[in-house]
Amino acid sequence: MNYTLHDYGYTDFFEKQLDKYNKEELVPARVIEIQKEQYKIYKEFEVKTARLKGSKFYNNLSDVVFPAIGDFVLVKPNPDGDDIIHEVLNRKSKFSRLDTHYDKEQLVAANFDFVFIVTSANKDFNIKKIERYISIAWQSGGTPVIILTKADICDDYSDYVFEAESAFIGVDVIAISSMTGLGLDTLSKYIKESKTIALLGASGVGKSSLVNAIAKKDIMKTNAIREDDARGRHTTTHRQLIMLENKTMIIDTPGMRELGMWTDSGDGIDSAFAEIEDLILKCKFKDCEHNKEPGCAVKEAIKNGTLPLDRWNNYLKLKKEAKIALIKEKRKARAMEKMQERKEKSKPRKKSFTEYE
Ligand SMILES: Nc1nc2c(ncn2[C@@H]2O[C@H](COP(=O)(O)OP(=O)(O)O)[C@@H](O)[C@H]2O)c(=O)[nH]1
Ligand SMILES: [Mg+2]
Ligand SMILES: [Zn+2]
Repeated sequence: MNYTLHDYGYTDFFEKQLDKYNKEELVPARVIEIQKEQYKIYKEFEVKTARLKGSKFYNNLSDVVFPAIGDFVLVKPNPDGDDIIHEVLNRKSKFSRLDTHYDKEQLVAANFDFVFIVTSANKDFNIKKIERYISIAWQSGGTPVIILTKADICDDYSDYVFEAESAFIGVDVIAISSMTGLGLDTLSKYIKESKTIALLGASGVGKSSLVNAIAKKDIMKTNAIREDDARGRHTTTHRQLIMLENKTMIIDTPGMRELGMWTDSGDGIDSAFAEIEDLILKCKFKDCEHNKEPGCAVKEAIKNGTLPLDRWNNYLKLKKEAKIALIKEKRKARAMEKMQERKEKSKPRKKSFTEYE
């Protein structure tokens, strides 16, 4: 294990947060696997088991958000057993869902750079579904990329590419085949050292096959049988971050499938980018456009490194996306109204409701 923590995606954004903690006692690490309450972390230069500090995490269950795969944590080393996780560093991106038991936010994955929205280029292709994933991805703080799989068994995958490109301007759409290797060279611009990719997509679309194709090795089990089929082959529900030999990391946790359940209204943006919203409030001018205005807190934060430029750009894209979605929504509502009006006019009078059933 000769990877540095920077290889694992640790950057100034995280390092700067250490100032407020006791650096003598605590060391940074990344959560790479979780099994129930047992954590596996990567510390420079070892993999260690760890567990949560009880007084911090278990005293007030309704408020505490447990660390997730990909989180950077501060641990107190323990040479005789599990290290103890004391703190979780602020995340640059995250996926959450609703923990229905405690009715609170539950984290699924954190600190990824790219979100691969994986869907197959066949009859399962569904713009609405992709739209939902795109919205989740923008809210997460990661950059979405649409991956259309199984291009080898599709008559003309370029139709699907075109459709997705037109629907989601500004999002890269890449058709691939994990079987023939088609498209993998185009995809390689996202397979970068120290970057983390989160995979989103239904079971069976070819996520594990894609990981194997990228890794050029069979590191993940692939399955023709639905994973939720009780009689199907048993596929272990890995909750882990995989480090590839080229130092790209991949998160493919089962929990991502249920992601659509969490917020998707406009205010999801603000909660996902709360620190940016806070910054904007600190700009000298109320109508600051964060360009060349003096006293701009955003520019300042980018300059001194507390706000990663990527994150700011994602925020801007997301705002734009949300605005477009809002306009579309309004347009749709208006069209519906018109249709309704037309229906009302053409409706014969005095027909009872049941006749329409
Ligand atoms: N022809 C073809 N089949 C694929 C491709 N990718 C995955 N498959 C098949 O689709 C099925 C599901 O793949 P898997 O990677 O397990 O999907 P996952 O559930 O999303 O991880 C398996 O039978 C794979 O062999 C591809 O690019 N081309
Ligand atoms: Mg799989
Ligand atoms: Zn500003």
